[in-house]
Amino acid sequence: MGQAQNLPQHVDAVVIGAGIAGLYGLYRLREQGLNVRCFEAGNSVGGTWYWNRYPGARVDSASHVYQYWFSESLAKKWRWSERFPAQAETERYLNFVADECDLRKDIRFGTRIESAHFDAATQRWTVKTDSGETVNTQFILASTGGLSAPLVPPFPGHEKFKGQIFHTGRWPKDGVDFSGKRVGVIGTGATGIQVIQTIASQVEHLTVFQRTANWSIPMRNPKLTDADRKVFDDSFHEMRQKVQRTFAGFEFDFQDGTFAELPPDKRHEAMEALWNDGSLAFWVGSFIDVFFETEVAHEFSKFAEARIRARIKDPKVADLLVPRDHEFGTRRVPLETGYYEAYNRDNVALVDVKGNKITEITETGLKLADGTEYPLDILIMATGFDAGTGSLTRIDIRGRDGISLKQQWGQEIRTMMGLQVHGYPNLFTTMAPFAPAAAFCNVPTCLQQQIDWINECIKYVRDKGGQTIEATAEAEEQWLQHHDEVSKPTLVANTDSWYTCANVEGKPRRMLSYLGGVNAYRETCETVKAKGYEGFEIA
Ligand code: NA7
Repeated sequence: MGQAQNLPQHVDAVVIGAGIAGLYGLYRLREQGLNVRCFEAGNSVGGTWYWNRYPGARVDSASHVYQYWFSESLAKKWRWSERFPAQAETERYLNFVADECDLRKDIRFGTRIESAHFDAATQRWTVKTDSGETVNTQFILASTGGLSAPLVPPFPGHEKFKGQIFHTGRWPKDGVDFSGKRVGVIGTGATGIQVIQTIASQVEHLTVFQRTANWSIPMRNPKLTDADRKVFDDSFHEMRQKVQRTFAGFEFDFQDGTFAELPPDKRHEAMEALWNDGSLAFWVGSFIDVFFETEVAHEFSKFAEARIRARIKDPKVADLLVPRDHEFGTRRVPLETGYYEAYNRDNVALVDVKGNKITEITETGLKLADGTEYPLDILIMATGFDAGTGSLTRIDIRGRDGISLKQQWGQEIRTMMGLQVHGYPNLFTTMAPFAPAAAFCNVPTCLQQQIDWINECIKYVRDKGGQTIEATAEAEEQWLQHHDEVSKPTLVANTDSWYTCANVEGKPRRMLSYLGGVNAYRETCETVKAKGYEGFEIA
């Protein structure tokens, strides 16, 4: 596999990350004539789909909207096999795009960016890699991923464990052999659910350590036929437009009207139809008031609860698997396949660690507060990510006057529409806080919209003969106020989850994803552009 060999010391743009956004950013910036270098910590392209190769990893967006839209011929050359493809297929797709567009020659793999410092005298950035190389660049596109800095709870005893510990976000390429093994999984978020339902039949014994139960929707995942693919091919242009104009960047949008105004006999029918679609339509394609009204969310909870209970043999286990502390849709709702049935197996045990916390990893397993020990050979941490900020704060980023992004965000997380941060000229970000993010956006939709905007913005600056562009403090403040106003009345923003930064101790709280909708966000971006990048200062 080819990759960038020579590292010029002076470039126009550095792209950090070769995931969905980084690849597209590299493609676009190169197309407009910039000298670009992309750096990727992994040994190949894929980002999320490179690192998260854990058993069961799969996309929760339909394949015909989880794709690039810049080339119809490219899209038609790729044939998805399923409605919701597994990690391996998605990774293959991103490799296919990298090859078709000859992107690898400008990517340095196996190289992590350690620091990026802005020099006010030259108005340029100095970027350093973990292999000691230095590159000087005018622009940085940090496409480092919204969910790519893994979180491992600081349980004492980690180093004592004689078995193997894996975080799902750093899964070994060669896979893990579970046969004859006693396996423990910590975490029952979107990732934990996919792992558990997949490995339950492969392990000798599985113990699931659950702190919070999550709502989930049964996935309907048919194999795609040539006829399906022809429909997608024929609707390429229509769908490219559509996904940019829905609330969450999917092929579906909210239903007309509110749930509350539906007559009671129509409510069940409406929920049933959405549920049977087997997609996130039951959530971000349902009714807008599910996100605002506890009573409405509660009706959705009751509907889902009945369906969960019907699938679990032991009512005590069902009691644990039905969320008690939050209503449906107030945290990320994953899709599942046979998740609840996994708990009907004799070799699977569910342990509630909400009250009786995990206190220690021992030589032979896990210990809880009441002293109970669970012997394990393999421990899987499906414990999530430092979302939105973690992938940026682990790089030593210093803007004007040496200000550190890590320090700044340690006090308060601020961005201008998730595209820039005041104080960091020419540094652009994708999937950063306060833009639409995971599952409140079908991620490729938002990433491509952001990259297109950034690409045109850079072109504008260069055409004007500008050296730098930087979000003003006032515009950033206005955006934050707007973001807070939009989030405040929602149930999501008032529930603990990674969306609200509650999963990282000490992290300043703020709803990470912009909840005004993908369509509204795109329109605001368009307006900013039409007004000559209003809210940004070009110098
Ligand atoms: P999540 O959704 O953040 O889930 C992490 C899980 O790990 C969650 O169930 C946590 O429980 C659990 N956790 C974390 N720390 C602990 C400790 N100390 N003890 C017990 N349990 C713990 O991460 P995912 O990887 O599943 O998903 C992240 C996103 O990636 C997902 O939404 C997709 O969009 C892709 P908690 O809920 O905090 O009680």
